Amino acid sequence: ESTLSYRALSSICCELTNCSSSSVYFYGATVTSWNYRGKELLFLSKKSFLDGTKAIRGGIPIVFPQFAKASDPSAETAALPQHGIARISNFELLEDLTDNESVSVKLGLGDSQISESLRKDWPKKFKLIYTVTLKDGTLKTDLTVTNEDSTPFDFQALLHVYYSVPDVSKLSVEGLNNISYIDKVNNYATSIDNDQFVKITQSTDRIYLNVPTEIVKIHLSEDLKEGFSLQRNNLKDIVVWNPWIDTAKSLPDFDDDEYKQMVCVEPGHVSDYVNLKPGESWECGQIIEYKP
Ligand code: TA6
Repeated sequence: ESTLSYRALSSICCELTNCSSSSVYFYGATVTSWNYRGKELLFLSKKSFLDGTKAIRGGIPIVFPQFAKASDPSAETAALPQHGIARISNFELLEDLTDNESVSVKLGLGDSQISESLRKDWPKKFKLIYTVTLKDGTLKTDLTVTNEDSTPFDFQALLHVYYSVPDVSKLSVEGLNNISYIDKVNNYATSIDNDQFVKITQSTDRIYLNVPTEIVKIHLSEDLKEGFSLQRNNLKDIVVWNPWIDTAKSLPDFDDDEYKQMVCVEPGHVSDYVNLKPGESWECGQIIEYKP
């Protein structure tokens, strides 16, 4: 099967993790599956391209060095396509870090591995190292950005997690109350609300700014039992996205009804740019814990 050649890790599955498994593609270093004892926890569209011709629609694409399209035409990353370079470039396997406690892989991407046209759009020397670690009930992903250029550069980074959700109408996100957000579906207006739980009842595309909450919770059911706890390292913003009916229909790689089965809760540094000096590195990451 041709898609297998894009896979760094097809089903890491072992006794250590009580048969939790995960799949990571070389393409975008995209984690496409997190299977917890037979239950898939990440959403992957059945219409997603998996052949390296378009960013994977689901799992955990990496957004770097630009989130969305740059709004400022003078930004260094302004010429790049939506969400940047990482999710549409082939990473390489650097190391298998599996030990007695977890299964883990380290993948890398440098400027010499990206297409010529992307390099023209963002002519910077950089290195990304992405480490995916699976333990029973916990998925951890860590990203390190290094500036290998002779001058500083600006970037944004985000982990675009697509959660699989049994019924989006029962979902709630806890920990985002009283935090300002940019509402992309309302002309980028800045809003704030004090409801303890964010519910998804329509097209939702929000950038929560400088979120201080230590643990953000994604509850999958109204009794608040099943769900995820999200812990972030050095990712100050959180994007919450669900395309709802109309946008779903407009996406060629997303089935019309699939918006009912997913939500994106995406930790990132996207409300401004990180400025990284030559030779320096910047680290970020997330730990997602699943509670059955
Ligand atoms: O992270 C949210 C977002 O930027 C939305 O605005 C929406 O467009 C989504 O990402 C998907 O973007 P994509 O380029 O993958 O279609």
